[in-house]
Amino acid sequence: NGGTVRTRHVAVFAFPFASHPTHLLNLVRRLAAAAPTVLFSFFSTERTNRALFTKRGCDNILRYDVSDGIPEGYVMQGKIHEDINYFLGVAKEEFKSGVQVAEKEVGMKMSCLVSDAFLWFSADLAKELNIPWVALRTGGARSLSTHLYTDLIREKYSELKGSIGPNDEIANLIPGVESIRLADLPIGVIFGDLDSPFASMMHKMGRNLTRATTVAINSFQELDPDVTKNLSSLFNNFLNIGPSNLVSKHNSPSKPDEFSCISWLDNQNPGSVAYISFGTKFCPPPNELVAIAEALESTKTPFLWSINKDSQTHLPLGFVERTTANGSGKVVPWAPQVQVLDHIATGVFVTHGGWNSVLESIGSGVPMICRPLIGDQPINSWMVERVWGIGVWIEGGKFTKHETCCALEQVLSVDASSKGMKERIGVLKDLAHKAVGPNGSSTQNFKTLVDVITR
Ligand code: U2F
Repeated sequence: NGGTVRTRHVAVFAFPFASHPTHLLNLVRRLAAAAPTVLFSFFSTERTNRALFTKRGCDNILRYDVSDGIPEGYVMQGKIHEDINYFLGVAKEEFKSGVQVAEKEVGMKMSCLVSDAFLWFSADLAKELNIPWVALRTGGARSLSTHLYTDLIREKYSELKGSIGPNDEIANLIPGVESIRLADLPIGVIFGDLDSPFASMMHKMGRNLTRATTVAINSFQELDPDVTKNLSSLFNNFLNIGPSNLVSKHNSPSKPDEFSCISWLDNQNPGSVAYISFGTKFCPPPNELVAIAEALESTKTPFLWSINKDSQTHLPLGFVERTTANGSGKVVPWAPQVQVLDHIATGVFVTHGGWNSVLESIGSGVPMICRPLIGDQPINSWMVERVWGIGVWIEGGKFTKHETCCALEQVLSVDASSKGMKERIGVLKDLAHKAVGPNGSSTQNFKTLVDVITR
């Protein structure tokens, strides 16, 4: 280790699904660079660790694999959250015994526990170990509020039931949030199976986060000031430390531009291209993929579409071949999203409204067309359209050829509505860059976080 004396040993627990572990490891890399005397033991499943720890090692981050809880030989049934449910069945015990192994191997007790905020039981483990718990929220602040106030929302909902519909806007349902629609609440708050392992995890997260020494969030406080203010009054120490994509120096080396997306973009006109991606875990149903494809061809919108190989089979016959041959589009299984959004040719981001995607779009000043699929995505999409005015939620909530054509034309045109969106996202972009600048709020908050883990 180059002779560096290690004075602290920090345990890090990842929630090993979607982009969660990547973003937690990015944060740990940043912390590891800022606090070289701290040794981090990073716990995640073998599968995610294998993908995360590929290229660049880091002196003071050790990798530890924990079980994913899936029984030997079990074949996944394709049910929602099946993998998550298995993991949650073993997570607490796996992390707990992992900590003992790491402490023994390193010869140093843990001095702090950093975890994904979802892993609420970290509050108990930190208490047992008598060390601080730092929780990282990878999603936004507003959706987080719905989990903190789940009990209150359920109470008010039972009073209001019958007098309101899911699409009515309800003012002041929860503190810091001026208005919300019940239909936009994440599944498990009032709708869906409230006792499912996932819903129960989110509920318990909301109940336990006030026990954390610090809650760090991948956002910047200027983005949602009222919610930040309210959460700051609830948590011991609430730190907006993002957007993480703008402090990318320590981010895991993104996969190289294997499919030459950037050179393809280099040959397109400024602001003309629709970049399409629905994140790392979910995808709209096949008929909607067809609708997007038809709309792209009919509006002659140049496009770059990141979509995994399995889902590509649902695209209309000949679509990929045709658009590749005439140069109007490019379909790839993975794109270097941050660079794509930063490219001058990119004019609109068609997204599921995953929090990282929204922040990355803001960081590059690219307006969005949102089609939320699950979880926090409806609330994020609501923010994009209704609060920040930096994009649209696809009319009717699902992609049809007609609505997709309208949305593409609306955002990519040069009329006043599109100009307004671009101006507003430009303002947020500047605020985001300022927040991570030398004296910015997120930079200051990150320093506080470093103090917490080195204390
Ligand atoms: C879950 O979100 P996802 O991982 O599905 O989506 P995002 O939060 O938008 O993150 C996707 C990340 O993957 C990257 C992209 C983002 O950082 O830059 N990426 C890429 O580089 N290239 C590609 O071709 C495709 C993606 C969850 F589903 C959401 O609801 C939550 O908001 C989110 C955060 O907790 O986690």
